Amino acid sequence: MISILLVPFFYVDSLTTSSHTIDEVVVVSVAGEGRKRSVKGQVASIDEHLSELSHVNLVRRGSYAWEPVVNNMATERVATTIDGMKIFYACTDKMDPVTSYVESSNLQSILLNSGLNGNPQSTGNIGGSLDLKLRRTGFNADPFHANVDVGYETNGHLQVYGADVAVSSQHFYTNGGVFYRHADNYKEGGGRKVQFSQFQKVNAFANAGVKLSDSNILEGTFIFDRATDVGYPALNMDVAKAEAFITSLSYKHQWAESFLNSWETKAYYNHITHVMDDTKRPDVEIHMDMPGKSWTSGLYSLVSASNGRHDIQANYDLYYNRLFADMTMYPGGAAPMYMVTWPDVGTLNTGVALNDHIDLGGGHQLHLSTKVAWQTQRLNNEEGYHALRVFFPGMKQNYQQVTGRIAANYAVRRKNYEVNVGAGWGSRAPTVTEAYGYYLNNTFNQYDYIGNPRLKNESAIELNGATKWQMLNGKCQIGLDANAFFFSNYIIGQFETRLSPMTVDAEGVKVYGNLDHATIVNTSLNVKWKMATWLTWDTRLGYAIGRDDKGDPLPLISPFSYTSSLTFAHRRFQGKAELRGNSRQTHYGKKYGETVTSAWVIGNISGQYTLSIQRHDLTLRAGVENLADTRYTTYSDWCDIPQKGRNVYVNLSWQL
Ligand SMILES: [Cu+2]
Repeated sequence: MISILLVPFFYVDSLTTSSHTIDEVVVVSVAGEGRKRSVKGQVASIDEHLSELSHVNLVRRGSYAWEPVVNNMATERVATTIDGMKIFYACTDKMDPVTSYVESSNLQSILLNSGLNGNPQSTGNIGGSLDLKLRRTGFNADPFHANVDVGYETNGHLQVYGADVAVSSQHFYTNGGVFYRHADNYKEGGGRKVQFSQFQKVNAFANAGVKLSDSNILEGTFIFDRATDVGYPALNMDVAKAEAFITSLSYKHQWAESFLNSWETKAYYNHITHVMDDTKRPDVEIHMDMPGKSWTSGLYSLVSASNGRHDIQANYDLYYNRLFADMTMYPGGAAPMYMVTWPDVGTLNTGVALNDHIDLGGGHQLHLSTKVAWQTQRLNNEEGYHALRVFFPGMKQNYQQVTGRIAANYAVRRKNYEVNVGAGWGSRAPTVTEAYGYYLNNTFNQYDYIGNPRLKNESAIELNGATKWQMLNGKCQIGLDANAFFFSNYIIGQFETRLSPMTVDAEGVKVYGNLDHATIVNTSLNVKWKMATWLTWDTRLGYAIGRDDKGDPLPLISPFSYTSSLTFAHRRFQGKAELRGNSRQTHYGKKYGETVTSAWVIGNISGQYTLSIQRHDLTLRAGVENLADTRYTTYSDWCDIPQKGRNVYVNLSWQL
């Protein structure tokens, strides 16, 4: 609460100018009134921050690098950008969603655009888009600011250490820091250790900005992230090293009094190295080496303009990404076997986007967004190309796709209520795994997956609506939210009985294909009641449905979920008691290899107290998660790996 007063890390551009186009924000490094924030403060992982967003669920393959799922759609249908920069993961087993390559200390906030109303830089976002906003001190902030974070959690002996500094003046700013996390195997409810759930991560970052003149700004960013010895209890392999290098340089021109506000052009480059490791696993029949590489360079140029009635953003972007992965198997005694699993696919993608937020007057607003993108892909690895060609005779080495989206949203705001309705259409190109992946084993259903270069683009029509009422003089707020996605050519793995699997113990082979149609519907109800100045009750219920073209349940769709919490605030103390749970997953994707997940409920408590020592704030946070030490797994725990048992955490944050 107190840190609201300390706003050195408030980068004006990121939250104020375009907040009406954003559906949800989770603030990572500054507390904001009415905005969501993790109870663990900055020591919380990115995954814990993401879990605060109501449209987001997380697929867990271990205790590190969870995969964000937006509106019950995973990575393939979600666009994730870092400050507008494209970045692609390098693991064929999805061990490294791009959110795993940043740290809480790098970020100001995480912005979520639900559904097809994506941010200007996102492409292929049917489910939604996440933009990770980097934390920049900005000009004219505190001349000097430093921050130290220390955290400890009993379950898995998680240790977190972080420090960052910032310097700011009228014409120059720079901020940077380092963050370190280390965890041993955690214990599930009941006390049993979950083997191979350890991890270690180091992150360093630096940002700088120079004002060349009153209206011209040059800004640069650098992030280095390295995770080592990461265990994945839900998979057959662990990670020896996952390393990212992310960098950008941007030039921004601002106009003081004109229809045009700003024009920003950013060039960026990032690369990811991913090395898997099965040498620590017992009973490995055939040892494998499976490295992956991803590198992306690109640019975007964004013009913002406004005249009181219109708020316009026009964006051009271009990126080139290369993905390569291979596998060497060492059957005891025999000669090693080599396979290319991602055939060094080069993707050149370019697009234009236009957003307009129109104030129609009298509390009526209209938001329009559209994007068209063209891409060309080339399979640069001959060996990989020829291997895939055996299954798809006549396949080409080059492919072109055109994708696009258009969405409109109308809102009316009155004193005590608000109504939003929207509609959109959008398409996405198949991912590299879906189009060109080669014998990728999926531990979820024990099938080997082969890509399909003949896939059609997937598209969806989205309809959404939301309403919010205020009662009891604004003390009570009720919100109802629903969206529905009607897919055409929905991409999913389909049985292929004519092929036999490569992986030992695999059930069979699946090849990606298009389903004629599929439907996903998400609904939620939110009640927030300020019962007294010191007491707030917050409840959220969510329900979703996913159906394929035969009317059977799609996999990984959330069952009925609920969260209810009481927050107490008294002077510099803030406390929270929370109940979270899911009902039994009755509609599970049996056809797709999913198994039923039982109902569960857990309780959490947390508290926060801020002390001022010689004008420096010291914030102490502590809490207990899973109070009753319940053993449970959620529907999104890969291969039903159990969640953490009781966990006590303490963390200290010191502002200098
Ligand atoms: Cu991997």
